[in-house]
Amino acid sequence: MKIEERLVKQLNKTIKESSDQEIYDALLTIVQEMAKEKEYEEGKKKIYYISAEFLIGKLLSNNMINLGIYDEVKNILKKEGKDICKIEELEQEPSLGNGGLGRLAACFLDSIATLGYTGAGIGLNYHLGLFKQKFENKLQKETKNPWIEEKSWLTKTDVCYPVQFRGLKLQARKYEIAVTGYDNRTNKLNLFDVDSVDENIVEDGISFDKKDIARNLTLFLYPDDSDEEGRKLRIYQQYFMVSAGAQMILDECTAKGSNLYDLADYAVIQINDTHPTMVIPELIRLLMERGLQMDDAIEVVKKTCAYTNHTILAEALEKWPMHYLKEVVPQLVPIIEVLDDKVRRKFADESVAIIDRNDVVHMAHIDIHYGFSVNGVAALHTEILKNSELNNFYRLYPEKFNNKTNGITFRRWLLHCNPELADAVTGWIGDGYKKDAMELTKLETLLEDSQVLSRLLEIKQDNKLALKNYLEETQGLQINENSIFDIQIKRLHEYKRQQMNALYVIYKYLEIKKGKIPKTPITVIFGAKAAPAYTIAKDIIHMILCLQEIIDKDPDVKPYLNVVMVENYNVTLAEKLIPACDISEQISLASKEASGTGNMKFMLNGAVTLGTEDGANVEIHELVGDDNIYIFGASSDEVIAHYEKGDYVAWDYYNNNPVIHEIVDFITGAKMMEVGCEENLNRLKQELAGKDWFMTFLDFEDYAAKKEQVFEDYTDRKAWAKKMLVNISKAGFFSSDRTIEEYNRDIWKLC
Ligand code: 26Q
Repeated sequence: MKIEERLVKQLNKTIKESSDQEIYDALLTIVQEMAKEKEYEEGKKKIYYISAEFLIGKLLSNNMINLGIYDEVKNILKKEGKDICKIEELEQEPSLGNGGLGRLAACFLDSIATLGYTGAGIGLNYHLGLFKQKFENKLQKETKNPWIEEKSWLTKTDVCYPVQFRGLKLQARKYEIAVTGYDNRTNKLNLFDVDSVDENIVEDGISFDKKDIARNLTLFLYPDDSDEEGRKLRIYQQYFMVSAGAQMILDECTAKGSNLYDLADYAVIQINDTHPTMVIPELIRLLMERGLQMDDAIEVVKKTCAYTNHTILAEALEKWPMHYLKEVVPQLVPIIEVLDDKVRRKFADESVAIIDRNDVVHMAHIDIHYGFSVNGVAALHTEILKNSELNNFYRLYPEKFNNKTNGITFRRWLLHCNPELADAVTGWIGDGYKKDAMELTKLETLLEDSQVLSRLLEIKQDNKLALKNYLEETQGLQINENSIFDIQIKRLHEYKRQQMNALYVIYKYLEIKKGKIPKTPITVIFGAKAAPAYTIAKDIIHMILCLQEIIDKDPDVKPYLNVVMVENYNVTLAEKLIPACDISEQISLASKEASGTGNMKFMLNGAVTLGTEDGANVEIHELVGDDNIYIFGASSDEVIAHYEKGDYVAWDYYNNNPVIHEIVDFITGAKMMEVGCEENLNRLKQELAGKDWFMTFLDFEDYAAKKEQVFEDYTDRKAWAKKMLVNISKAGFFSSDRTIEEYNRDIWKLC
């Protein structure tokens, strides 16, 4: 049946007579049916990507693109006076992730299906997701973010697994979301949930009874871990996910004929950071329950599990006090003790033990000893893991370590979010790049084609105007589409240094006040959520919102400089912001950002990177060359040396550098105090002048100088357009299809 007939049949009336909501509901049903027709399993071995986060974004358009019906549906609707964009807006974004790690998992599921691999995601169905961010009095407030609607992409199944905690047994029910591949098969994202969860126990904001596990288990993603109850709830969530997931894997493999000794021929489990690490002892426990001797079970698990590390920040590496585990999952404790004992018998080095002398369990150590692969997420990151952070392990198991530079799905991050650019590219080089992203290099032949270059600028301008209108309609923000869009969007963390960007805004503000007017007006856009208990991060948001107000009210400055912080930054907003960006801010302190993936999305959409030699920026730099990226700041080696020697003294910069002194003082000056909160601003200034753990002052001057250069270069529109085109043409390497092919080649080995 043709799509149009199918749609009318589903609606049971004409398209014209139907409301946008009715059309959305009908399309959802049709897409789900079409996706189901492409569900099949092939080959013996299956990849299970287990992750506490899957930041999948809205699904309607993405699925229609992958199923090849997007343009047709768009045109049918248009003919009847309906706008696909308005219909898309009705969908709630599932907020099942914090940031990069969760979004990566979503891109990987897309690529696994697109490449035709048999694979599945395993995660949790958080009813209220990650909190929704609101600004009140220029401060972040958290509220719940219910995303599951009457009609949703989530399908309830009758598949349940028992999960035993100390003194509490729950049933894990499997829900499924179809994962469509681009012109290929459909896989599944399995999200486990508990029937007894109760959204009514949430009080104001996001607070709830953290002890009522049966009712709170799958309410929120990573509830506050600033107190002990929050941390224990996290263990409950993690164990619930891995136990249900492991039971599902064993059942599926047994059904396909595995005798469990040969499990590794049927399954490979990719552990997304340490959040799912308990899958290792849990699988051992389940295999023993199903008749294997412990040593055999351990050997089987070792051949089945692989670990990805996403961070070198010590505070983010999970370590659980043994007494928490005893309280929540006592059945894993003897297994973890045996795993530790085997390590200790083999290696004298205390630093590689699983249980340390304070009776704390190091989750990453379990993964490294009892998994067969350890990978970092960008070349520099993997080198740092091998040479410093995990060097003691690298010396024991050099063969386990490998790099898999992250990637992004071009379906969402080009075809869906920037159709105008995608169409233009198709016109220039054909549509082969949609399946083989490396074909984008063909664009290099067009670098001297002035029609192509002006079209590129025109598309950017259209996207800037679209963003301006969107922000005005949805958030009441006003920006000038004829300014440079300088964008930093990512979680708020001190190491990512949003504060350095804000200090630059102060610097520029003061310059303009002194009469130094920029050639082109500048709009600095931020989007970031801060963890609810991360005080300094929230203070940085406060500072930015204060600057936004001060500048907005200052007629001397407003025509030349604007700052806006968008509320509730999420995937949907990213899809609007990225195509409109001129300058991509990737300014983390070198060595701290494992990879970054926003940097790749911006590049693909024709933004030019202003960044440090950190994470995947290093690889972007290598690909585009010095002329098409702005690199500044200390190298990772220099930074690591500063930490080792402890010789970075923020106070000295504050005292000896008059520029830094002036802008840091501005934070607590009269203008800021007029609009802001004294406690927050004082605390932030103290933190910077007295500590500045992520060395913003070290890089500030270099950053400010590079930024001036960027603004200067921007005025030569043709030269700028060439930089844009080079960036797009080199972005093919960062397709998650390439990343997944590498995972498969080196780790998963599916046929
Ligand atoms: C840990 C302990 C307790 C509570 C929470 C956590 C926790 C939660 C989330 C620790 C880490 C995360 C998320 C990390 C993350 O998103 N890392 C990012 O992963 C991306 C994909 O590989 C990289 O591109 C980014 O560089 C990295 O920061």
